[in-house]
Amino acid sequence: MSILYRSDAPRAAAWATFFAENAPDLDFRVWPDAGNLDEVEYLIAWQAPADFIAALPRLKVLFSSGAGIDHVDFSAVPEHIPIVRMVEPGIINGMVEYVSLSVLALHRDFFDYVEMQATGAWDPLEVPPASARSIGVMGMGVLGRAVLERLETYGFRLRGWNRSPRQMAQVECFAGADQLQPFLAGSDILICLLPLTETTAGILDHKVFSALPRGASVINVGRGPHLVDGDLIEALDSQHLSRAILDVTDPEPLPPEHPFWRHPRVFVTPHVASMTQPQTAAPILLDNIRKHQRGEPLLGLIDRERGY
Ligand code: OXD
Repeated sequence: MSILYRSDAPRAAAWATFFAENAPDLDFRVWPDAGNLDEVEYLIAWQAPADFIAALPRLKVLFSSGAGIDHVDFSAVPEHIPIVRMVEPGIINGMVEYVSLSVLALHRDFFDYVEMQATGAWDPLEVPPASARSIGVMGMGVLGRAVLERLETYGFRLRGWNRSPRQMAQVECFAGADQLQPFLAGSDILICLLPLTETTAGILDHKVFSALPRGASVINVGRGPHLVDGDLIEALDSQHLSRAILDVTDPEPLPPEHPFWRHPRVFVTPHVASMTQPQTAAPILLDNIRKHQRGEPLLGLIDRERGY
């Protein structure tokens, strides 16, 4: 039984060691040493181009090595092959860290103090309690819920918006297009953790920004195409929005001439909010393979119709 790993090369050795030690019955191969492609039954990949999938006649499951699945062309993967996204504690913890850091940096005006330091200005700003700040999370999937749980420990007021209704203790929950406006109207810091689908592409646009309270900030840790770049710049330049923190952009890498790099109120990081960690992801993937062998439901199975 063969598994082919065709993803992040620097971490391939950690995956291979885990499988060698914990699943000697599985033949774990690392691209480009793929051997006979006719033998590959499980594929762990970030990109899965159509011609590559077509070259794997015995493929049984396609595992995305990341949490997102928007980079996979579903039409290139035959219907009978399940597509599974990565749900693992390393990705969740990374996202929780990044979003907490970003929310706290905005809440405690760190970016203002960075600006003040450049001119030697000693100008203490008011320090409002966390309970005076309302944080809105778009997308209440595994990552959105983990982020909300952690933010609760700081005492922020919390709200969540999701395509279908969700309930969460201590979180004011909103669902569907009808409740987007009221959700936004009370969000001082908006966090996008939505999956990228045809419906959510371009969702962070002028309409959304103008529904946020004046002075609100935006954190995009979803995908670059969620954001209409020009609308964000306009909302920042008109002083309606205060700041934006963007870990994802469209395209990636963000070209050096893109205005986000030089905008004084945009902070960009190069898609590093969270990463699949072999130490925590490999055991989960092995467990999923065992589930598949036993005919049990897979963790992270995507719904092709819904798009995630
Ligand atoms: C992912 C990502 O989807 O890194 O895992 O964005």
